[in-house]
This record gives sequence, C-alpha cells and structure tokens, in this order.
Amino acid sequence: MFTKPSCNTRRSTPILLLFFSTALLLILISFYYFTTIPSGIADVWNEYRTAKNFDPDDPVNACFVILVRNSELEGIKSSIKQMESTFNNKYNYPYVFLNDDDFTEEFIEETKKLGKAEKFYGKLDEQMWGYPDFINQSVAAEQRQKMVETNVPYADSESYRHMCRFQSGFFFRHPLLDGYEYYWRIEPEVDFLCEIDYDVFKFMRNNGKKYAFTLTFTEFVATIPTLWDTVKDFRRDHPEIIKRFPPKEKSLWKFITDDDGKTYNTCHFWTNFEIAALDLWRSNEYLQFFNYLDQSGGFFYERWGDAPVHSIAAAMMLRKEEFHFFHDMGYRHTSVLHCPADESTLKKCSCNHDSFVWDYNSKGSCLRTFDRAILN
Ligand SMILES: Nc1nc2c(ncn2[C@@H]2O[C@H](COP(=O)(O)OP(=O)(O)OP(=O)(O)O)[C@@H](O)[C@H]2O)c(=O)[nH]1
Ligand SMILES: *[C@@H]1O[C@H](CO)[C@@H](O)[C@H](O)[C@H]1NC(C)=O
Ligand SMILES: [Mg+2]
Repeated sequence: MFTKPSCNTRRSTPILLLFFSTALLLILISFYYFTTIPSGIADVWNEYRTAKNFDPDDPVNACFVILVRNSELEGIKSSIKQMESTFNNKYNYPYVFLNDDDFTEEFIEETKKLGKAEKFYGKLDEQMWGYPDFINQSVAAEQRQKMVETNVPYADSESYRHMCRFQSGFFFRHPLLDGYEYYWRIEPEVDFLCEIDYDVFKFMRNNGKKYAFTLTFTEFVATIPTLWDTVKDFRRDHPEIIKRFPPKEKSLWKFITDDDGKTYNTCHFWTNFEIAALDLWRSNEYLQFFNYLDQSGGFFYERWGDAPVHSIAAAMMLRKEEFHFFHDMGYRHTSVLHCPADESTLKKCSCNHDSFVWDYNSKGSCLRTFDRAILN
C-alpha cells in the first residue's frame, strides 16, 4: 500500500533538507555548466560563430567561377539562364569567367545580358595554363599516345590535361578570385533543375561547411595509375603536414579507401559541380600537396583529373561535418543526373526518376561509400 508521509515530524527537518538539496543542485548545475563541452548543435554553432566573428545574416563574399572557351558561348548561356531563374535572380552573386584565350567581344556582350549580377572576365597566364619546366614534353606526348589504346575519354588531349591541372592547383589563385571566400563552379551545357529558395553560400558559411557536391563517381583507373602511390609518398615524406589533418576517423578517409590506405577505391566528387570554401585550397597544406603531385608529372604523363585530386585532399584535410551533399539540388551534366529523392523537394524540380539516377542506383556512384564514411 502507498503510505502518506507522516505529518508529525518536526518542521525544521524538511526545511533544512530543502535548503541543502537546493544548494547541492546549484553546485552541480554550475559544475556542469563550466566544465562540460557544449554538445547541442546550437552551442557548437554559437561557438563557431563567435570564433569566426560573423552574424548569420552577414553577406558572404562568394562568386560563380566558370572556366570556358569562346566556342562554348551557347552552352554557358544555357547554364547561366537556369542558374539565374532557379537561384541567382534572388541573390545576385557575381560571375567570374576564366579562359586560356582572350574572351571575344561577342562572348562578353552576350553573357553580360544574362541577369543583373556583376560579371568579370579573366585570362590565364603561362604559369596557370602551360607546361612547367620539369615536364619533358616528348615523354608527355609518348604517354598520351600510349593512353589512346585504353580508350579513356580525352586520352590524347593536351588541353584537357592543362584544364585538370588548372582546376586542381590554380583557379583559386587567380587574381579575380582574390576577394572571395566561397565559390560555385559551373560548366557549359549543364542543367539546374530545382528551385533553390535559400542562400546557398550563407548555408555553407553559417553551418561551417567547406565542401559540397551533388554527384559522386568512380574514376577510370587508366587515367591515374600512380596517383595513389604519390599520395602515399606525400604522407610518408610530410608527417609534419599529416599531423595537422584531422585523425582518420574524424576525416572522410573511408570515402577514398576501403583498406585503410593500401589502395584508392577511386571514389570522388564530380567537380563540374562544386561549392566550396576557397581557404581549403589556399591553405599551405593543400598547396604543398598540390606541388608534390605536380612535381611527379602525373597531370601530364598520366591524366589525373581535378576531381580525384580535390576529393582525396578534402577527404584527408576536412572533418566529416564540413562536407555537404546537396540532395535538394537537381543537376545534370552530360547524361548523368541527380534528382532529389524526397517528394516535397521534387515538387520544386523539373526532373523525375524515370532515368539516369546515377547517384542513387548506379554502380558508378560512390554515394553509399560517402554515407558509410560519414556514419563510421
Ligand atoms: N578556356 C578553356 N576551357 C576549357 C578547355 N578545356 C575545357 N575547358 C572547360 O573546362 C570544363 C571541363 O571541360 P569539359 O571538356 O567539359 O570536360 P568534362 O566536363 O570532364 O567532360 P565532358 O563530359 O565532355 O563535359 C568546361 O567548363 C570547359 O568549358 C580549354 O581548353 N580552354
Ligand atoms: C626528354 O625525353 C626524351 C625521350 O625520352 C629524351 O631523349 C630527352 O633527353 C629528354 N629531355 C630532357 C631535357 O630530359
Ligand atoms: Mg563538362
């Protein structure tokens, strides 16, 4: 039976008890408050904001960056029109156009007409688009001819190799990008298929995101025979840099290797769509990594893509929570499409799941590897 507390005890005992238990509670609360690390998202975010000294509504210094040829004018007009109508007519982030050649007047005139955002046009110099002197160009030519037999795309293309090296090591150092903290890379002939009704760059900054993607893929092994060995050599030769990276289990290490680094599983983010923080690439760590790869000659003697190079570096350098998969952005490049899976997002999109949903279903996708790496 339930018994009521007796009424005949002396009055002072409960008062004293109340006093001491309240005091104990207060001591416990302040102990907890001052000694534990805040674990709620809001606390972590507040800490981050204080450290970075910004307000969530502060503007972000960000731009679109577009490497493009004059001959691709129609293709880039199409991409920009869609970017404007789905996102940028509300936010007006500027566009930076880059080219290894001079942009024609026609190109500048035609692209300036698209939307209200500011547009800037720049040319690449010899250092950003040209052979470094440590490359033996006759060896490079022989190697290109050998690669033709493997049937990989762009096996014999010189310009494609300059493009991949530029995107790996130089675009973020172009003077036109100097004032910016974040960029969104765009290519000609792509589709942006969903209405985006929030400021993507503020999302990146306010949530501490450094690298974001929509598509993942495996790489043609014939284009990167010695890339992973070179990464391993870098890790061996530069312990002082590796030491500054997050520990493997806090990084995205498992996105790029299934056997703790023995081999590269070839997973990478597709860089034709890329939203990221420029300080990732401008960091001393990345520049040393890029230079090490560059000196080995693989951009020219093989055909290393900027996608595996960026992905391997980001996977080693960033913490898991600094990555973001923009599942809500419909995006198409060539025949590969990402279309949002959830029904309410899909209402804002002009794509469907009837075909080409590579990132969810294809064996060429690494999205599941990404999910696994994030979760453990
Ligand atoms: N200015 C300039 N831009 C280039 C050159 N080569 C490639 N690009 C640009 O670099 C980007 C990637 O080149 P693409 O040829 O589309 O390569 P990709 O996306 O790997 O392959 P695709 O499947 O053919 O689209 C595009 O924005 C091109 O416009 C070049 O020689 N000069
Ligand atoms: C470049 O490679 C070619 C062919 O292998 C070789 O004959 C030549 O000596 C090399 N040039 C230099 C400067 O090393
Ligand atoms: Mg392309």
